Amino acid sequence: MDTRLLTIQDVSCVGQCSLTVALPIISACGIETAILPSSVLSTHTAGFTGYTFRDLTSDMPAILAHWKKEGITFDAFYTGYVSKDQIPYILQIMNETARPGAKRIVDPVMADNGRMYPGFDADFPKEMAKLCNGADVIMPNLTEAAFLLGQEPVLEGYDQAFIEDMLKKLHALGAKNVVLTGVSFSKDKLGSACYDGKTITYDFNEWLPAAVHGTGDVYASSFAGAYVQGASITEAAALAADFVIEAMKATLPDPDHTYGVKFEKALPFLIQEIGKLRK
Ligand code: PXL
Repeated sequence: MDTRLLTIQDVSCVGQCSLTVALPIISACGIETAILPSSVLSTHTAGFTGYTFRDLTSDMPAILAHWKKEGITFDAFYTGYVSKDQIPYILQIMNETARPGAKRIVDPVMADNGRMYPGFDADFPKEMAKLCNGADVIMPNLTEAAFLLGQEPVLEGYDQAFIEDMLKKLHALGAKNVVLTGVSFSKDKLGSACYDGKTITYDFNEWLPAAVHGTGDVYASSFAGAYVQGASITEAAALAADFVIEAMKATLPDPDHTYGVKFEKALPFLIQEIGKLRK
């Protein structure tokens, strides 16, 4: 049986984030990708106003019941932008449709740049922590990490000891591996810190001069694809960062394109890098 991954996150019809990014990227990694849309929005919520929002929580029980009746199962789960009420259903879906050894990858999407996204209340991180407990990998950015730990976000001026304390506390939420993104100790380098309960590793790259939305989903999707294809946590983190940089470089010449990254231009690079993993 081929590897099948289920990703659970919203459909933002326009805006190059969540499912419109995850589905092509994980498919390009050679993995059969099933989707469970958590909601449908006309656009994402960052930089657009007046977007529509349809919550799909009430479809989840019947979808799970049908999958169980059909004997549909998964080797991996990757969750992104979901609502509080969906978390118990998502846990149930993961418990009841997992193949032996199925991996859980949780991107605790809820916040960035020191603030919660519109529509997420102060109780949300406590619920998201339940999804992090038992995950194989969690991938918060610095803001999400702070909220998961009940801390005020600190986005600059921190040191290595601060990051490493955060990694240990995030690991204690019950995740096997933590990939903390958006870490920087100098003005020209941006990267991630990984912790598997024993070893902390860092991956830094050039900091590109642009604020473009949706890099987190491109990163998480390519990480999930590489990890499920057998990359280690640190290999998957490095590959995902390299792919985001390629996609950013394709985006930067067009300064009007700030709602998302042109990841489609960088798919040949991703396919090539995934091919190297298989050798
Ligand atoms: O990229 C994360 C994300 C996903 N989905 C929706 C969003 C955001 C971030 O703003 O608004 C709808």
